[in-house]
Amino acid sequence: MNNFTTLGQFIIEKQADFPYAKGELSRLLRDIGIAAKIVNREVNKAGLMDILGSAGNTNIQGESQQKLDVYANEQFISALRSGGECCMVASEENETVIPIDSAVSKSAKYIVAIDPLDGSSNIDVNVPVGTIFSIYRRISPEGPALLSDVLQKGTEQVAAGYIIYGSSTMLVYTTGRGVNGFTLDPSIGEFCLSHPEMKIPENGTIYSINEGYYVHFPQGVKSYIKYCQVEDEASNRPYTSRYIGSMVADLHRNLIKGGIFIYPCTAAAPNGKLRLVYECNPLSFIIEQAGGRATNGSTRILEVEVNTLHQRSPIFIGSEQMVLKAESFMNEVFEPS
Ligand code: P6P
Repeated sequence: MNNFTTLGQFIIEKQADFPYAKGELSRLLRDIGIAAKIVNREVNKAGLMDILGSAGNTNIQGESQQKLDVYANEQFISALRSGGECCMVASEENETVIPIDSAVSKSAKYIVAIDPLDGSSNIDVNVPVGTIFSIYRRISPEGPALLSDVLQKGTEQVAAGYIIYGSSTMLVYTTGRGVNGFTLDPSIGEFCLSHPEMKIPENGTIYSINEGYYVHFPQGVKSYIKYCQVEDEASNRPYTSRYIGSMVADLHRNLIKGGIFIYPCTAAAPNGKLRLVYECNPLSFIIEQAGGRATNGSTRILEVEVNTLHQRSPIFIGSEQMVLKAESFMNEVFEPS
């Protein structure tokens, strides 16, 4: 496959990996790629358009919705609605699921869970933001899809991916057969294969956590942070601290360079901040497919039971050896302060 393989060509060529596929997943991934290009166009000129700043309302999370949040949400839902391959959308920006019950879509095989613009509080300061998506097979029989169709464990994902709107715009995804990265070439408006078969380094020297909350972290997390900071030439410590505050950007850097990203629980947020369905599961599927590890400090993220749509989970994700090391500190029996 040459470097100029477009996303569309790649999806079709890889379709052969799915002997019973009839093209639905390929078309669904294409629909997501098209919406990503539309959102990218607006993200790239957010400073020029009256699209910056809050939309004046708040989302289910109680976070002020940036106009670009609202725009991105509408673009992805619209693309999925018109594409005909998705029977229900669950968006991090919406309180409830969105059944797509048009004649074509209501019997479609797939459900999409999406965080249309993660890290959007960074839009106004020109820090990379991202879209995160998961694709599941519907499990309910014919008729309108049900909430239970999206409350599936992360192991049931058919595909997952993210788009990072950064110094370049990339789409990175997996269908369970490895991870591939595509960079948008604006001159032709195509995502082109730029990072084939991505693998996260087994170990690394970058740790990514919001140390502003240090006093509220469980003792095991505090101990691991101190471990990262201790001088030890043999294990390349002290590590480097890097925290962008946009999960897709932090994860993408660690996927390429190696590293660990931690968003732990605190006394105030016993399940952490990040959403299991919209952030933890899709990014964990990708990192595992790239050879990394993702847990909540003890349990594999993809095995965590999904009980509610906006359920949160602590997450330790990245290079396998770093996550295992961090977990070893979590086995110390301490209470979050
Ligand atoms: P904090 C963005 O709001 C987000 O959901 C993730 O993209 C990011 O990693 C995290 O929250 C940042 O949270 O509490 O460190 O500002």
